[in-house]
Amino acid sequence: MSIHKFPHNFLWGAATASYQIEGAWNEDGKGESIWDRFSHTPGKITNADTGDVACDHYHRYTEDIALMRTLGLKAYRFSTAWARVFPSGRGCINTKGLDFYDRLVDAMCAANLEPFLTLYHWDLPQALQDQGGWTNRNTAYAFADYAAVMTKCLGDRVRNWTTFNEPSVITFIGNLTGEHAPGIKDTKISYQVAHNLNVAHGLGVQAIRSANSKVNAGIVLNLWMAEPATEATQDVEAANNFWDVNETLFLDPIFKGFYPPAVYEAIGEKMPEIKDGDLALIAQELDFVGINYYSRNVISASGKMNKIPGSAYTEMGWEVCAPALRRMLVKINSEYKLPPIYITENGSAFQDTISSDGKIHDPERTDYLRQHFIQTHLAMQDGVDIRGYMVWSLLDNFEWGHGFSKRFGMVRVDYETQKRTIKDSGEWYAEVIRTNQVRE
Ligand code: IFM
Repeated sequence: MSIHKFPHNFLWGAATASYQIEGAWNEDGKGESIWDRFSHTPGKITNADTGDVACDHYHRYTEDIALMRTLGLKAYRFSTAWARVFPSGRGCINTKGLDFYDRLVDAMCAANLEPFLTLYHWDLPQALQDQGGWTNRNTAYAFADYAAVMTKCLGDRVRNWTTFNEPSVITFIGNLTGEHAPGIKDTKISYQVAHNLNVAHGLGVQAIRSANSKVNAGIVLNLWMAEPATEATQDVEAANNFWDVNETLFLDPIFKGFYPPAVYEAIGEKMPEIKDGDLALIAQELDFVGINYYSRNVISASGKMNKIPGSAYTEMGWEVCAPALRRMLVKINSEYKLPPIYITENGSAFQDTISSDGKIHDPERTDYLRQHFIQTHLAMQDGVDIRGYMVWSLLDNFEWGHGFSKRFGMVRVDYETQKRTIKDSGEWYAEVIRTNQVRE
C-alpha cells in the first residue's frame, strides 16, 4: 500500500459560499441579490427551494466554526454577500452586514483557521442587475469599490483574497443557458459579461492591493479537463479545440494577456467590446490561483460524449475521473506561468442515507476525495506548486438550480431542524488532516 505524505504546511480546508449557506436573505438591512430574485421566481429551482434560510449559517456560524475545529481544518474558504454590505451595490455601507463578516473572521482567527475570502460567488446585488448587471461596465467599478471596503475592513486578518469564483459559470450558465441567475440566454451578452468580469477582476486586484499591500490576491477558475475519446488524430484535435474554446476564456487573458484565438474563431462578431488598456489591466500579476475541479469532458470528432463506458458518475451526472485532475494540473502548469495553486473546490454529490446507527456512511464520497487527493499529490511530485486543498463542501447546501436535492457536504444538514452530523467522509478527512497523508 502506498502512502502519499503531504508537506507539513499543506493547507487542508473546506469551502462554502454565502448564498448557499447563510440564509437571512433579508435580515439586518441586507439588499436583494440576483439569487434571491431568481429563486423566488416560480419554475427556476428544483422543488421551488430558495436560499432564504439554507443552512442558517448567518445565525449558526459559531457552531459551524466549532465543526471545522472538530474536523481539524486549517483553512476555511467562504464568500461575502455584496448585497449584505452594500444593499444597493454601491453607496451607503450597511454596517450590520459588514459586522457579520467581521465577527465571522474573528471567530475563524480564534479557531486558528486561515480565512480565504471570495468577494463574488455569484450573488450580485439586484439593484446593480437592474442597471444591466455584468453587461454594464460600471458594475466592474462598483465591484472594485466593494473590494476596497472589504479589504480595508478585514485585510488585517484575512490574508488571501479572491476576486471571483468561477467566472465561466457566471458567463455561460447565468447568461447563455440561463439556468442560473440572472437567467439571460444570449451569446453576445454572455461574452460581454465575460469581458466585464475580467475587467472587474483586474480592477478588483488593484483595489485590494491599494487597500492593503500585505494581502495576497487571486482568482478561482473552474476547469474541466478535455480529453480525447481515442488516440485518433481527429479526436485529439477535437479535444484540444474544445479545451481552447471552452476553458481558456479566463486563463489566457489573465495569465497571457490576450483572448484565445480559438474563441475569436468560434464566436466571430459576437466578441465583446474591448477597450485600450483592458488586456493589461486584466493580466495583473497574482499571488495565487484557485482551481476548482470536479470532472472532465471526453471529446470525439463528433462531439462531447455523454457516458464513458466503465466510469462511475456522481449524483450530478459528472464522471469520476481523478487522473484527469493530475493531467490537467500538469498541462496548465506547463502552458502558463502560474502563481502557486490551491485546489479551491473538489467534492461530490451522492444520495446520502441515514443508517440505523444514526450515521451517514458515504464511501463513494470518501473514495472520490481519496482518489483526487492522491492525484494532486502525484501532480505535486510532477513539479506543480500546489499549496492547499479546500473540499467542496463543508456542509450540504443550496446547490443552485438543483436546490437542496444534491448533497455535497462532509457534514449532513437536516434542513428541518438544522442539525449537523459529520458524515463518514468528514471523519476520514479529519484523519487525513491529522496524519497529513493519504493511503492508497
Ligand atoms: O456548488 C457549486 C459551487 O457553488 C461552485 N462550484 C461547483 C459547486 C458544485 O456544483
